[in-house]
Amino acid sequence: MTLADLPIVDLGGSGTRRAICPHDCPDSCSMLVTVEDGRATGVKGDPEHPFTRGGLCAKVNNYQDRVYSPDRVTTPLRRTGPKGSGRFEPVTWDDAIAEIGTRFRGIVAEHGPEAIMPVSYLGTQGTLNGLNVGDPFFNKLGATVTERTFCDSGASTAYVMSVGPTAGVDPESLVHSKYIIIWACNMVSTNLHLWPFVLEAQKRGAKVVVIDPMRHRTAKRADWHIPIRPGTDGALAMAMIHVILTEGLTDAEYVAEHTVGVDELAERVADCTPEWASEETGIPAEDIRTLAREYAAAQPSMIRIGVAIERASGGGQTVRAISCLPGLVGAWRKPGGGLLALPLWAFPVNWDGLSRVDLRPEGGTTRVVNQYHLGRALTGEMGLETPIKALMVYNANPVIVCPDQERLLAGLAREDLFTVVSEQFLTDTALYADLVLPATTQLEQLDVMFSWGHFYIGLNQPSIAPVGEAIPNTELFRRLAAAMDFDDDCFRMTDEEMIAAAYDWSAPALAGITPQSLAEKGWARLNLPDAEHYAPHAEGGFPTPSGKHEFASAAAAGGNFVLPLFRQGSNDFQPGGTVDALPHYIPPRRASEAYPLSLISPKSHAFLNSSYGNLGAQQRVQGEPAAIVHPADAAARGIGDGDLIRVFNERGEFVVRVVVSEEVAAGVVLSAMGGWRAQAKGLGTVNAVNPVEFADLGNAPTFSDTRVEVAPA
Ligand SMILES: Nc1nc2c(c(=O)[nH]1)N[C@H]1C(S)=C(S)[C@@H](COP(=O)(O)OP(=O)(O)OC[C@H]3O[C@@H](n4cnc5c(=O)[nH]c(N)nc54)[C@H](O)[C@@H]3O)O[C@H]1N2
Ligand SMILES: Nc1nc2c(c(=O)[nH]1)N[C@H]1C(S)=C(S)[C@@H](COP(=O)(O)OP(=O)(O)OC[C@H]3O[C@@H](n4cnc5c(=O)[nH]c(N)nc54)[C@H](O)[C@@H]3O)O[C@H]1N2
Ligand SMILES: [Mo]
Repeated sequence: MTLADLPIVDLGGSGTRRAICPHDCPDSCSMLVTVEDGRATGVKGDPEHPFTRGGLCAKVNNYQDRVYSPDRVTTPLRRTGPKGSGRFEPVTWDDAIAEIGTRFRGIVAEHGPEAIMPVSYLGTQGTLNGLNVGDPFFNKLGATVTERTFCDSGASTAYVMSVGPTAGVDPESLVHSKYIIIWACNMVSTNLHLWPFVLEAQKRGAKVVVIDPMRHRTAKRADWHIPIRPGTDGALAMAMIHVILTEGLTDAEYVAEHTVGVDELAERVADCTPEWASEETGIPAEDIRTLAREYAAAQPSMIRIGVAIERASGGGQTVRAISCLPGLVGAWRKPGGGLLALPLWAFPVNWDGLSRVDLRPEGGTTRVVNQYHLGRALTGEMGLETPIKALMVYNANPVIVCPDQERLLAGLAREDLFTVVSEQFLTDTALYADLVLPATTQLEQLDVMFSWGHFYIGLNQPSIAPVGEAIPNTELFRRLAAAMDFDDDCFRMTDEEMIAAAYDWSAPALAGITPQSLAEKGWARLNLPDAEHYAPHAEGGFPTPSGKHEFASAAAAGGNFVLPLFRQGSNDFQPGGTVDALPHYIPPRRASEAYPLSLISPKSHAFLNSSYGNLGAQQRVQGEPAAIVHPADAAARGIGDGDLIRVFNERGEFVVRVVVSEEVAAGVVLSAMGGWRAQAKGLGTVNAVNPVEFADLGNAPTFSDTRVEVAPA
């Protein structure tokens, strides 16, 4: 494919352009952009897109205000004050790139390439500009491999152990479900465009159940909200299995033909009675029985798991246990039945080509550092043989999204650390940069967009010229590669050439779809049966070693693993360790006298992770940073609604306004993540208290497994 192959958009003109929302969200909405004389004046959802259905969310419906915000970084900036002070002066791109080249070469010469570490995640999830955009550069350099298990790594490991890398059910098929369990997912806030499909099912008679410690927007709309103690979902799932097996509620034929390990599983759950699970979860035993019976009887039944499920000490085994349920009851038989986790597997992305592990220097001793340990890595607690001397941050805001915030800030303040941040805004992380590089927004760049929440691929063509001197991440890494004299072809590819290489365009899923056809309509449904008829595992056919739904997992028997997707494409350096082939229950951290409360920090309704945390319209919807505390816990501590409170533990503290409400269970504190330090009363945010320990599988975080105390501030 050449440049000429895609229609050229007149970036100075007027009209309606097409874009795809770039954010790390399952919905990947199709947007129509109004452009007047080269300036974007509004965005709206594409009414023809079957998933977007004409609506955008509170985060993105004024996207043009993000694009033209007076706070955008529009030129490269060099630090002029102390780290964190936010004092910068503009410099030219040539100077900035030359400086990075000189500093990187110097560090490589003195300490070796491992002293340089990329820090990145999903500021955009574009196939070109997103997760893997820097991987070829840093693999070629032989830099420290960055492990980014921010999201769903633990759940994905557990899911793959159970059913293999299958796209699973079509989210649109939820309209056919008779019973929908929304398990640790605040869909109305975080996956808004799936909600109409749930509503439609509800209208057709389906029962909607929400399992969540918080009575949130989604729980309020459900037929049944089951409050649960954070981190104890594994006990609930094990007890559901127990009820289904002991009461003979299985689809015996499906189990016999398409699953492995049911006898071992039965033995495993023999003692997992509803009474036992009730002690763990706080859910009445009779409710657990009712849930299991209803779920088994109402076919097709569906479980939609959210990411919070993986975020406790036993989060991986929890997903393993939940994954058994649809196999036991034969939910996979019909459209609308099964387990909805990650439709991403349906997209024939050329991940190896995006990451280029093969570029690593031969004999290189590349090591892995997980970004959740960034604070410990930078301050020396991790005991790295080669210290980290340079950080390159792009698509990420670690100060707000990583745990152990105080230590991370101490690390970033190191005078001998050379930090480069590519950003749209001066985030809490960018404030610590030596150089800030201006990045384009989605309206200014070309990309192909997959989705982890539906089966539509989209082409995002630029609608407007770049604002100021901003450049796309692809161009940034072309310039850096040139500065380092990397001459492999991949570093010279245009964005159009990268699109051609990023997918297997001849794969059956893309039959009839080309970049050119996408340019015309903006998006296309993957070439899969429609939702009415899509039941990929009606006859088994799971992509597991046995081809069956594995209650006893062969992959688990091989030990813990992190999918290459989450670690620069690399399959080496796996965490390993033994993993039980059968699901089992690992309880959350227990309360201590000093820290008796359980803190959870899910997503904010109006922010997208930390993105939009600085923008007025979204701040107004979100309101002041807050923590929700149950009336009993508040009264016991002399805390009144609206007071300022300290939330603290041995790692750190943050100060927020309290909302006293029965929407959380007694013993639970909820404070949404995403607000910036500038709005936080004590400068710390919720990640000041979150732990760096991993969950049991996939090096997932344990944000739902934090013990704290609260007190009037
Ligand atoms: N508005 C908005 N939408 C977003 C995002 C955002 O920041 N804001 N972020 C996007 C991203 S990156 C992701 S990964 C998705 C995530 O979206 P979700 O899957 O919805 O994940 P979370 O918001 O982290 O948590 C969901 C729910 O889990 C509950 N929860 C916490 N701990 C537990 C537990 O131990 N057990 C149970 N049963 N429930 C628990 C929380 O109360 C919360 O209601 O949303 C995406 N969409
Ligand atoms: N306590 C707690 N912490 C969490 C979570 C939680 O539930 N609780 N959730 C975790 C999860 S699920 C996730 S996914 C992570 C998210 O972690 P991140 O992916 O780091 O999310 P953001 O905070 O949105 O930061 C992305 C940054 O990228 C920038 N950006 C956007 N587009 C571009 C671009 O094209 N180029 C460049 N160079 N920059 C760009 C944005 O301005 C933004 O500052 O957070 C994790 N952290
Ligand atoms: Mo995420």
